[in-house]
Amino acid sequence: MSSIQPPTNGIEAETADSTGVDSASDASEYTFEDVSVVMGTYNEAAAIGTVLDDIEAITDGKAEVVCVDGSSDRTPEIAREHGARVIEQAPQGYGVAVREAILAPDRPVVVTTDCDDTYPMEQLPEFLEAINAGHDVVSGDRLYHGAEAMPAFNRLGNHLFALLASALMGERVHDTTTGMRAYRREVVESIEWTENTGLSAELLIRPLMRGYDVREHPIAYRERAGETKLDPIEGGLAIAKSIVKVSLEERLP
Ligand SMILES: Nc1nc2c(ncn2[C@@H]2O[C@H](COP(=O)(O)OP(=O)(O)O)[C@@H](O)[C@H]2O)c(=O)[nH]1
Ligand SMILES: [Mg+2]
Repeated sequence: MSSIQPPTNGIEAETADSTGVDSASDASEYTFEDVSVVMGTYNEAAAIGTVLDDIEAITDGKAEVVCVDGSSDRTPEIAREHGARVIEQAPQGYGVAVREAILAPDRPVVVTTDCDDTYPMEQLPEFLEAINAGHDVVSGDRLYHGAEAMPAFNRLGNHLFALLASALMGERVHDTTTGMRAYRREVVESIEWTENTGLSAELLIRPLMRGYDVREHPIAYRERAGETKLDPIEGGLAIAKSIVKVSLEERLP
């Protein structure tokens, strides 16, 4: 179990208001004013407006949004028009962008997503509720509901990554490469992150193997708006390598 404690006195999920955890009936719980939603953005003009509108609507404009952007299209302008904080960074891959994005905010809860309209921002309240229930990491599990919108090759790959990681860790996980997770900020700050394409798997494996309270949470997954930035073969090999490397590193004394 983690040494990290809930905000004050360990409020359980059942006490949360099911109509919206940001109603702040109990000041000891995190609300969306304590949440930063962060993402790497690379030529996502087709999706970013919808993604940021969804976050604004679901969180009543209370969550901060941070985009680490390497785009050559209108993505950063659209992000700024929506009130997001934009950090410019030359494109160097998924993990380089997301590492900067998770370390930039100073709010106590950090939520990652992709900027491609695949992830259900309407489930953000469930993620916050799970953090308020005491979990350190809440990981969106796309495969639980079947992930029909995912290309079949990627779906097979993701099942195999989960089996590989589970075998190496000795603990069953179901979706190691999901882009949607919530973290207590202490978790992301207390670990040194080394992976690029494999960062998403690393962000699940290292906390889990260090004894943090990590929970997978089923999520819906939609078809992507715009083009993927990840080559399935090259990216898949990089992810498999990261899973093996990170799991073995965490096993070493
Ligand atoms: N800033 C930045 N963002 C990136 C880079 N590569 C990918 N991204 C973003 O990271 C997220 C995940 O990439 P995506 O193409 O959705 O990967 P997929 O979900 O595996 O298809 C998206 O929001 C991309 O725009 C990069 O080199 N720089
Ligand atoms: Mg994506």
